[in-house]
Amino acid sequence: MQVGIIGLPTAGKTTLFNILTGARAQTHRYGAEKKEANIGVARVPDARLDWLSELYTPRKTTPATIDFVDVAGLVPGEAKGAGFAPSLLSALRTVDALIHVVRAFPDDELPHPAGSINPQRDVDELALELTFADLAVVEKRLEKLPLDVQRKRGAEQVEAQRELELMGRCRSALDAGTALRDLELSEDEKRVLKGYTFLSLKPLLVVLNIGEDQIAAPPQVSTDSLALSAQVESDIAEMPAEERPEFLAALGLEEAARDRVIRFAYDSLGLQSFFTVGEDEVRAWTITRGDTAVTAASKIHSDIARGFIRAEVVAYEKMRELGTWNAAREKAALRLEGKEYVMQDGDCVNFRFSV
Ligand SMILES: Nc1nc2c(ncn2[C@@H]2O[C@H](COP(=O)(O)OP(=O)(O)O)[C@@H](O)[C@H]2O)c(=O)[nH]1
Ligand SMILES: [Mg+2]
Repeated sequence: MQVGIIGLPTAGKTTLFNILTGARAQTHRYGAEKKEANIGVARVPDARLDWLSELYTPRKTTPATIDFVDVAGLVPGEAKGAGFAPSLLSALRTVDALIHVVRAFPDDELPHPAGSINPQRDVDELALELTFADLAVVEKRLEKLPLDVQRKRGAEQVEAQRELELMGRCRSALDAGTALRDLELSEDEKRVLKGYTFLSLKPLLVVLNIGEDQIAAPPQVSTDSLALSAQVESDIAEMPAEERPEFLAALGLEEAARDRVIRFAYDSLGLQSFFTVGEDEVRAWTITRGDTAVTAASKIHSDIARGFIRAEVVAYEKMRELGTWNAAREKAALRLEGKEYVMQDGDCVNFRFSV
């Protein structure tokens, strides 16, 4: 799972990236942003994993992780559709989701690239850039597809015809400034679009980077957003762990930005975790909501999916209630599930398989 962090220079992207991953990538105050991307890994905080780890005291505890990529290169105020440098575009194509960091904090000594602080404007402009980038791809495809429809026969022709219609719908939406993620699409259509790595199809989270004075009443934007002060949170992250809660509480915050952003990303992406437990390792694995037991098994190893016999499942709450795996078995809280079982968030699983 890879999430790209984008936004204008000085928005606080690298500061946020450092908070999320614990890296110390260089932020910048003067001069241009460096062009290379920063790449780092964030552990997904999960109190359930902590509890399971205390129960088993395994040799190793492995949390779920999300990769974050802090991509520089967004050029503000250029001709429409030219806002993305080609290197940025190609970096963005491969990520699963986007976080748009929008600057809301004032700082007279640090000019905003557009000359003023206006979060809604920045939100709208980036959304528009994403649709422009996708429109270019759709139009190129629309030049070729009619020819395919003419030349192909049978099932291939039907397929080309369908794609032509779908691309037409995409063009109308994008022309009107609508992101592709807002289209109603069938599963089949989603599969077709997936191959194009459209940017406006990716889940997009807006993070408003606010100043310390704005924490009590953050500015509002029209999209779903999460407000945080990257600078303040970065200072708190530097403190000894035992002092952090007090400072967070003084700011009226329950948990650090790191945890809030990661949880927000996890939820918006429709992700959830299942656990494998044992004395060797207690581990959280990431799956998508709706994934079946055999898909979950494949995350661990393709052999387990191939030789799948059944899944022994204990819901996390049952583990909590009954205390151990064996107690769960005795109290009939352990379920035997087949390949098509739809995994529930927090399932503790032991896969039976043979290869
Ligand atoms: N006052 C204030 N300054 C910030 C905040 N977040 C970042 N900065 C500063 O803004 C500058 C640019 O930050 P950086 O993370 O490099 O932004 P990027 O260009 O989007 O990667 C740095 O000097 C940061 O210290 C914030 O929440 N408040
Ligand atoms: Mg940066």
